[in-house]
Amino acid sequence: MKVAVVGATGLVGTQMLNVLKERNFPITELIPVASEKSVGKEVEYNGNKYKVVTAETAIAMKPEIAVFSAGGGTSLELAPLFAAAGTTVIDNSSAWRMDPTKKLVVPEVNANVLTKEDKIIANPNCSTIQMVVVLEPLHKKYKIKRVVVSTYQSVTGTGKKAVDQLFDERKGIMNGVKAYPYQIDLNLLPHIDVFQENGYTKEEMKMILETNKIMGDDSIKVTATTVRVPVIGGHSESVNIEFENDFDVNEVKELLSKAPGIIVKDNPSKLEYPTPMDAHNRDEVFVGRIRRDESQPKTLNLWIVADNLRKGAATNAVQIAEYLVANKLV
Ligand code: A2P
Ligand code: 11C
Repeated sequence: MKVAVVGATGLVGTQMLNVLKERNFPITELIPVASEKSVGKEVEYNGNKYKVVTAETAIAMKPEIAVFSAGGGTSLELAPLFAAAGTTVIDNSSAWRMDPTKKLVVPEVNANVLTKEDKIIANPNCSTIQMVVVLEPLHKKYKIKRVVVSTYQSVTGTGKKAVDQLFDERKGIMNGVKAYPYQIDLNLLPHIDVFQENGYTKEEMKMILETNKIMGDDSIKVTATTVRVPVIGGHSESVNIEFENDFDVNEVKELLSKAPGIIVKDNPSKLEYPTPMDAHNRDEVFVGRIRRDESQPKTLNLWIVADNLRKGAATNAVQIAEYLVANKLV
């Protein structure tokens, strides 16, 4: 496979290169793409150095697959140009996710919707991905009525500038780069992405709308509060789930531990529960603190953690590419 990585110099692009290598994706030619200012720079893949090229050069090389993580505007402009050249684009931005003509895919949940005709495939938002991986097996067994989620999201979700802000502030540099309107070190911000007219942020609306689309079920009610915390390793979520049917907590643990892509780490007597540091650089979604919500029937509380740059972005995109290859859809 000839594979282009668009946004290869960014945080997610770098993880895409790592994940493609680690999972031995069948690459015959790698084409790293970034903005004009990075042309000629080198990125490393599998111990070799590759020169960054422009999108125009990459399109002319007609890759079979392009994984994109270069921002929504870039995707809107460039993905159709790659698609017109015959490339299947897997796009990590929010640009195409809610377009009814585009598929929004988490392989553990709905890879079966993909066909050969899908030339631009959307990769969901990181906090949505890790949640639906856990919701899907529970929904199949107990039917979910409503989900209430609060997130604790790593600064890496914002990009390199935010990581710089956190470390600058930690060193006492308060007037350095600013990715957020307020200090993030020793603080948290109940604000991710832009505020909408309904008082929710765009990140919160992504968790609501994308969950319904991926799970193919608009009857699942979701409400979300998304919070940025001074953390590096991954995103965490406190999730309250109300079901149609009752459950047994031990059965829930058993079900989740057998579900694809999930590791259950839940042993309060040994103080075992997932933290962002556990999830860092891992491809799986970690679940713990699984317990009954004793305030109302048929309701469960749990805690979900995953590396937002991995399963929340690069790994999910590469898994989509693997599915396309395995099913001869590309
Ligand atoms: P560059 O490094 O040249 O700016 P991040 O999300 O970590 O900020 O990374 C964004 C990625 O998207 C970078 O690799 C960036 O390249 C790339 N990018 C931004 N604009 C374009 C563009 N117009 N064409 C291709 N890549 C782009
Ligand atoms: C964050 N979830 O943590 C965001 C990053 O729609 O792909 C990813 C934004 C997106 O800030």
